Amino acid sequence: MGAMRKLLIAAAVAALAVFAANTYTRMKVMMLVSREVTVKHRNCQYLQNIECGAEDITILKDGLAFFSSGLKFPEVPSFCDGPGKMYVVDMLHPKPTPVELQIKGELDLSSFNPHGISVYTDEADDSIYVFVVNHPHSNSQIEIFRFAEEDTLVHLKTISHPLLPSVNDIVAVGKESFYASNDQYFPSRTLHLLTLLLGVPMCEVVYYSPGDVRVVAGGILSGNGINLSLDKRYIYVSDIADHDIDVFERKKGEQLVYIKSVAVGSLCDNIEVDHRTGDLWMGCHPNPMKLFSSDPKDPPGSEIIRIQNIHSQHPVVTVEYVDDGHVLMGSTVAAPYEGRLLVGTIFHKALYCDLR
Ligand SMILES: [Ca+2]
Ligand SMILES: [Ca+2]
Repeated sequence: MGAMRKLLIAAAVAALAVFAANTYTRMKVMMLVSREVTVKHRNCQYLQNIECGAEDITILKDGLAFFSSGLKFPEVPSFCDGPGKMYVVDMLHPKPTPVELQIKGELDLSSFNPHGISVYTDEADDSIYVFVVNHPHSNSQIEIFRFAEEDTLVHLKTISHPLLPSVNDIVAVGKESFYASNDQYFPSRTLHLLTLLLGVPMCEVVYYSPGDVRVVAGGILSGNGINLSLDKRYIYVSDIADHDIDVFERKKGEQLVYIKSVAVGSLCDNIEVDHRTGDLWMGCHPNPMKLFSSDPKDPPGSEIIRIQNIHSQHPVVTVEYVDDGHVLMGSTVAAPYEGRLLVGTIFHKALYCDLR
């Protein structure tokens, strides 16, 4: 072998080693593998009836809380075999107990796999519309329901679209319109992992209404929770892999303009907004690698983070709750209501906390 050829091979091997080492370091940073979790508990107890997770929770101003439960997510274990369910609970009740919602209409319940949710109240007649991201047979679609009586969801329609390839969460802005955040740009899991490894932010936020579907924001590594500010002027998106919350301003014609990102130091999942203060509350994953193994001896932890004054020059980011996974595994959402808090998880239980 010529000296030149040997040199070229050696250079290629060295370049590959540097690339592998960089990728490994990037992955370790992204997954917070060296982070130690210090437990910080609050006055919380388990909610009854929730044993298969509550990936997303949202609470209306009048105290009615909706849950999605039983998500099957790629590579993450599930403790329940059956299809997913929806629940409702009244936060005004002294001992809130979630009740399963009956689903009526044309939806295939045997493959129901509910993920992110959002609720829209039509002020014209006070009707309540429940939007649910659904992944039947690993697909990505949005179901719109009307909440009827005390415990029934009437299925109205299913929405799927090429710009909605891997929706994680949505925020409804009308009876049939919403913003959606995709957690993958490519439908392929392998290609998605490659974008994470290379640090290429390709995920998009999409606006949907009948007859008008378009990308309104991009440059996101992996989009997760999405929600609206109290005045409805701003959209918040959690870029879970980038450890921050992106703030966008809604402009005429439902265009989004990027304003800023607020670092949270954790992998934050869904976002809920306190209906009195406008504070953002997030369920986050402090050590997400443990989600994939879910070893009962070394379980994935839970973390709740709050952001106050997000639109000021100095947003205040505080850690409100931390568990090492022995109480609560894999928190995804923290929904505040009048000094109390509901906390949901991907596949574990849910908590009711009194912060007063
Ligand atoms: Ca949501
Ligand atoms: Ca989520």
